[in-house]
Amino acid sequence: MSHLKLFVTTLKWHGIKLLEKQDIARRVFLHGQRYVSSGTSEPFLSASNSNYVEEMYYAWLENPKSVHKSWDVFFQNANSGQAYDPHLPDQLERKASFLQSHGLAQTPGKAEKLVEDHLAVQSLIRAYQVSIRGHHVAQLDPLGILDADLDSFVPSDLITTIDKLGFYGLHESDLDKVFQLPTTTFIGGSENSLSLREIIKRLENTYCQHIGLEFMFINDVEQCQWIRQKFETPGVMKFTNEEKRTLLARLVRSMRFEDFLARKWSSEKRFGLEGCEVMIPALKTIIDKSSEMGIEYVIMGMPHRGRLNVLANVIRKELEQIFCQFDPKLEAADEGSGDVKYHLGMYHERINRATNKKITLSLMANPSHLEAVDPVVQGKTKAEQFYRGDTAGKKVMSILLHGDAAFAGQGVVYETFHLSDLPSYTTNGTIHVVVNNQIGFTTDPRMARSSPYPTDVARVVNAPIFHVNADDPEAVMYVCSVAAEWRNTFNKDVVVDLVCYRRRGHNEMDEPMFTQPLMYKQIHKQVPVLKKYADKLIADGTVTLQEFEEEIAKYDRICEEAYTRSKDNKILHIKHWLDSPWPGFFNVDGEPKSMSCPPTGISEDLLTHIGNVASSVPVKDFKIHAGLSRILRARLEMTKNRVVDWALAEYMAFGSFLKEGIHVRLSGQDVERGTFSHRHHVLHDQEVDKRTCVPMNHLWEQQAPYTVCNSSLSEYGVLGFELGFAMASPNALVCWEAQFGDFHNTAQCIIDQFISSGQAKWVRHNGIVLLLPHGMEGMGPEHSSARPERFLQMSNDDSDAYPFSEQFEVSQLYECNWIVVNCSTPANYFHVLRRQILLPFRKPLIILTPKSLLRHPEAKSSFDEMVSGTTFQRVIPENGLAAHAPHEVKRVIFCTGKVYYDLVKERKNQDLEKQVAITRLEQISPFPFDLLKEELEKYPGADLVWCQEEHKNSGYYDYVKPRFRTIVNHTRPIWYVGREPAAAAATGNKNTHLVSLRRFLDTAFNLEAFEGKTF
Ligand SMILES: Cc1ncc(C[n+]2csc(CCOP(=O)(O)OP(=O)(O)O)c2C)c(N)n1
Ligand SMILES: [Mg+2]
Repeated sequence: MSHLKLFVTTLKWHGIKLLEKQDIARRVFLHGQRYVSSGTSEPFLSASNSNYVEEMYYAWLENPKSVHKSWDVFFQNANSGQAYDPHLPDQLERKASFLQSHGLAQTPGKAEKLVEDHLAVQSLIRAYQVSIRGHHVAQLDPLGILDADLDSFVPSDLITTIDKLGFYGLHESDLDKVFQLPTTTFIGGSENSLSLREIIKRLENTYCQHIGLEFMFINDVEQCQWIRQKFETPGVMKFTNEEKRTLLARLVRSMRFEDFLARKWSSEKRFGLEGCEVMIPALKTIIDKSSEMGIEYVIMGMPHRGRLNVLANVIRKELEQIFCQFDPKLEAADEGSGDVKYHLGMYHERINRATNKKITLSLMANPSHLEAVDPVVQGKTKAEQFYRGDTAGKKVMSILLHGDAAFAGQGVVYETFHLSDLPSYTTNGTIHVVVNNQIGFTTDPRMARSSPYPTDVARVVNAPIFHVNADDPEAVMYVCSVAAEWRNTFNKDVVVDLVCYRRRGHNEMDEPMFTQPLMYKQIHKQVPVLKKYADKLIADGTVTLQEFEEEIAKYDRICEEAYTRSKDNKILHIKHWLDSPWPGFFNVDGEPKSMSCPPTGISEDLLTHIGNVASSVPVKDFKIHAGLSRILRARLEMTKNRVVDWALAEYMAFGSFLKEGIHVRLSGQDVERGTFSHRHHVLHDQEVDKRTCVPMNHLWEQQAPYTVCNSSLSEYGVLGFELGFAMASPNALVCWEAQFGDFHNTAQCIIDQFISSGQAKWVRHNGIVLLLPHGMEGMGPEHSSARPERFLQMSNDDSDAYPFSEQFEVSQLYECNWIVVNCSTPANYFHVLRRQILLPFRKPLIILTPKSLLRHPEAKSSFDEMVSGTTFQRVIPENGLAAHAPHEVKRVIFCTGKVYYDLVKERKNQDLEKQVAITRLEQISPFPFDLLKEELEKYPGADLVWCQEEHKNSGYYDYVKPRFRTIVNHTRPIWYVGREPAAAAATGNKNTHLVSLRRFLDTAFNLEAFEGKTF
C-alpha cells in the first residue's frame, strides 16, 4: 500500500492529468498476460498500452523481469524509498509529457479520483489474493471454533463489512460504480469490468468461503495467473450430477468402512479417519485426474490416520486381508518380527475406473516414526521414473499424506522439500495432503507449532497451499483436481490442507475430553460429512433417499461378506503386503534362487580398460585443472603397474557393474569430488562454466548409466531417499556416503527403523550401501568415529552360537539383517562392492571407509587380487613369518581397518614378526566364525588379543569378544588392547591422541602385558 500511495502522491505532485475513463478501459485494462508478453519489450516511455504505473508495479512486484528494464529501474528506486530521488520526478515528468503528447491529459480532479479509485479497487483485489489475506477469513474450520491459521485477526484491508471500504478511500456510493478489472484477476470471467459490489462478492466467494489459497509468494507470474484463473473464474466449481453421485458413493465407502471396523472391533486400535472421511474421495480424485493426464504409477506414503481405509478404498486391498489382521490368533507365515497392520505396505495394479487406464498403486510400509517415510517415497518415485526414462515425471508420481502436527514438527519434512527441485532428487512434483484435524495426540496446535498454518514449511519451495474445509466435499474435490493439474502443468509440489476434525480420541481407546473438552463438545454435535452431503444431494434432487440407502446397504454387504471370508484366513503372509516386488529376482516362493555367490573378480582386460578411462578426459577440448591432471596421470601409472588405490578400486567396481547393465548411483555430500579429494568422478572444465564430464559414463557404448550426485546438506532426508531408490530394483548399486561417518546419526531413524529392521518387519530386501568414513586420526571428537558399535549392536547374529552349514558364508549373510565391513585393502573394498550385487539376495551393507588410508603408500592392491577367480576375503589371515611357524607364535592380534598398518609398522620396529601374528577381520558382521576358528586353532600357544584404535566402550570390542569366546568355547581369554573407555568418540587434542596411540601400541607388543591376569 505504501508504494501505491507513494506513486499516487507523486503523480499528483507533478500535476499529471491523465486517463479518461474510456482510455483506461481501452488502453489499460485489456485482459490477458500483457505485461508478460509486451511489457518486457516495451520501454518505459514508449508503451502504448501498458502505461499504467500501478499495473506495471504489480507485475514488477511479482517478477521484476516481466517488465521492461526501465520500469524495473524506476520501481527499484521507488521501492528503496527514494521518493524524492531526483530521477524519479524526472522520469514521471517525462512520462507525463509523453501522456500529454498522446492526448491523455484530462480534467485534473476527475482523472485523479478515477486513478485513485482504480488503484484502490486493484489493491482490494490483491488484498484478497495475497497470502495471509483472503484465506485468513475463509471459513476453513468445519467446527467453526478455531481459526485454521491460529489467528483470529482479520486483516484491516479486507472488506468483510462494508464500512471497511473507507480503508481504500471508497464509499458506499461507489459500490455500484463499474470498475475495470486488472489483468491479474479472473473474477470477471468474460467481462472486463464489474461493479464494486460484484467485485467484492466474487472475491469473497473465491477467497473467503471454504477454500483458502496461499500462492502469492510464488514469484512466477504465470503460475500465479494459473491459480487465479482456476479459482477466480466464475462457475469453475460446478459438478455434474454424475460426479456428485460418484463423490457420494466414495464418501459412503469411506464412512461405512470406519463404521464397520468400529462395530466389529470396537476396542481395537485402528486410527480411524472419522472427521476426515473426505480424504478417500480426495485421494481418488487426485489419482483419477492424474491417470487422465497420463500417470501410470502412484507411490504413496502416509501415517497411521485412515491408513486401513486407504488400503481398502484407494489401493483396493482385498477387505478380507485387512479384516483378518484383527484376528489375534493369526499366525505369521514369514520369519521376522512382522509389523502392526497400520504400518504395512501394499502394491496393486488395477484398472482405474474413471479413466479405464491401467494404474499401479503402491503404499510404502513405514514405521511409527512420523514423516520418516517421506524421503523414502521420494527416492522410490525417483527410481521408478529413472528406470522408465520418465525424466519429466509424466508417468510416475508420489502422493504424501501428513498429519498436521507431524508436518509442522518433523524436520525431515523440510529436508524432503529441499530435495524437491534438485536435479538428481526431484520427483517432478509431489502432491501433499494434510489431514489437519487440528490436534496432535493431545496437543493443541497452539502448543505444537509457531507458524500460522501447519503447512508453512511448503512455502520454502514456493509450493502453493490450498486450505479447504473438509466438510465441503465438493470444494475438496475441486481443490484436489486443481492440485493434480498443477503438478502436471508445472511439475512442482503442491499442498492440499484438509481442515477437519478428529471425531474420536487419538486412537479408539483414548478419551479426548480429558484434554480438549470444548473442542470435543463441539465435535459431538458435529453432523457427519456423509449425512450433510447426502442431505444436500437429496434436497437438490441429485439422488433419492432410497438410492442413498441402497448404496450404503450395498457396501455394508460387501464388508460383511469379506468379514465372513476373512475368518478362513489363519495365516498372515506379510509377502502379500510387499510395497516393492522385484519380479523375477526371487523364485516363485519368494526365496533366493540359490545360496551361493560367484567369485567377484573381473578380467584383467576389464581392469585395464576401466583404469585407462578413469585416467582420461574422454571428451574433446576439455581443460581440467593441472592438479587433477597429476591425479589422472598417477592413475594411469597405477593401471600400467597393475595396482589400485582406494579410489581406483572403487572405479573398477562401479565400472564393472555398468558393463553388466547394473545402474550405479552414488549420492551424498560432496561425493562427486569426494570429501577427501580422492574420487573426482566429475571433471570440471576450467574454462567453460558448468561444463562437466563424468568419465564413468564413457566406459562403453552400451552401458548402464552412472549417477553421481552431490546432495543437499541433509542426512536423514538423503539417506531415506537413497534407501527408497534402492527399493525400486535389485539390479542397481545404490550408495550413500556420509561426509564423515559420524554424521550418519542425524539419519538414525532411517538406519534403525528401515535399514536395520526393514526386512524383519516388511519382508522387503534392500541392498543399499552406506559408505562411512571412519578412523581415529586426531581430528577431534567429531570427524573420527562412524560409531561401528551401534551398527554391530543392532546386528542380529547370535554371539553364542554359530550354526555351521554347507554354504555357511552365504547363508550366514542371508540370515543377517545387515553386513558391516571395514576393509583394509582396496581390493577387498572392490570385492565387497561386487559381492553386493552378485549375491542372490539383497542386504544393506555398512562399510567403514578410510580417510588417511586413501593415500597410504601401503594401502594399495595388485590386479592379482582382483582378477577373475578372486573373491572378497572376510578375514585376511597373517601370511608373514609368524604364519610359517605358528607354534612359536606368542600372540595373535586380531584387528580391523586402519590400525592394522600401525600394528605392522610397530611389529617391524620391535622386530617381533616371528612372535606376533596379525590377522585382519574384514567382515565384522556377520561374524566369520568359520574362518576365525581356523585361525585361532592355528596358533595354539598364543595369547589372543583384540586391538582397536577406538575407545573400549566403542568400536568393535563388545561385539567381537563374546563371539571369539564362543569359538574357543570360553577356554581362552581375548585380551583388549586399545584406548580407555571415554564419553566422547575421540580427543580434540592431537598430542593426547598420539600419546594414547603410543600407549596401546606398546601394550599390543608387550608380550608380558597379560601375564598373571585372570579373565
Ligand atoms: C517421530 C514421532 N514422534 C512421536 C510419535 C508419537 N505420536 C504418534 S501419533 C502422534 C500425533 C500425531 O499428530 P498428527 O500429525 O496431527 O496426526 P493425527 O494423529 O492427528 O492424525 C504422536 C506424537 C511418532 N509416532 N513419531
Ligand atoms: Mg492431527
